[in-house]
Amino acid sequence: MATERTFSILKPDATKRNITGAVNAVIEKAALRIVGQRRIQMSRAQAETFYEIHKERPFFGELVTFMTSGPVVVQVLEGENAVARYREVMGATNPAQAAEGTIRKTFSESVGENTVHGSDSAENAKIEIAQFFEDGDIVG
Ligand code: IDP
Repeated sequence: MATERTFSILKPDATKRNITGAVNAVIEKAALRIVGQRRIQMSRAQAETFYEIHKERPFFGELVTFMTSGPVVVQVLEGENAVARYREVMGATNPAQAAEGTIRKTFSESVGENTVHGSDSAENAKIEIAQFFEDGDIVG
């Protein structure tokens, strides 16, 4: 397994509840290194572009409204098999179905407000990282 990078977002429910440090502790305990991190307010245009793949889904409007409802923390995580490992650490999209010990099982309140985003492939990770980070902002 090679070292790779994935893209993460700590969503507005995490910043609102002041649990970004607690979530980061879970990430670091899973041997993922936070090699890039910025707290930003996402614009509607940024959120719409980021979630473009879901634009025909019934929850798209709700998702964009939620993602722009407060600050988010965008991150680049690095580690062995980082994409799959982070998906495992995040847990299922719906926290009610997430495994014990996962971020979503521990912290999330609903399928919409589910605390974290993580890329679903190495290819998408590269695209998503490039939407929010310059090369110089990532220090491994
Ligand atoms: P993922 O974040 O686990 O990869 P996706 O299916 O890619 O899940 O969905 C993207 C995001 O859209 C979810 O993390 C969640 O915030 C939101 N979402 C997904 N399904 C629903 C739903 O049924 N209602 C409201 N929001 C949803």
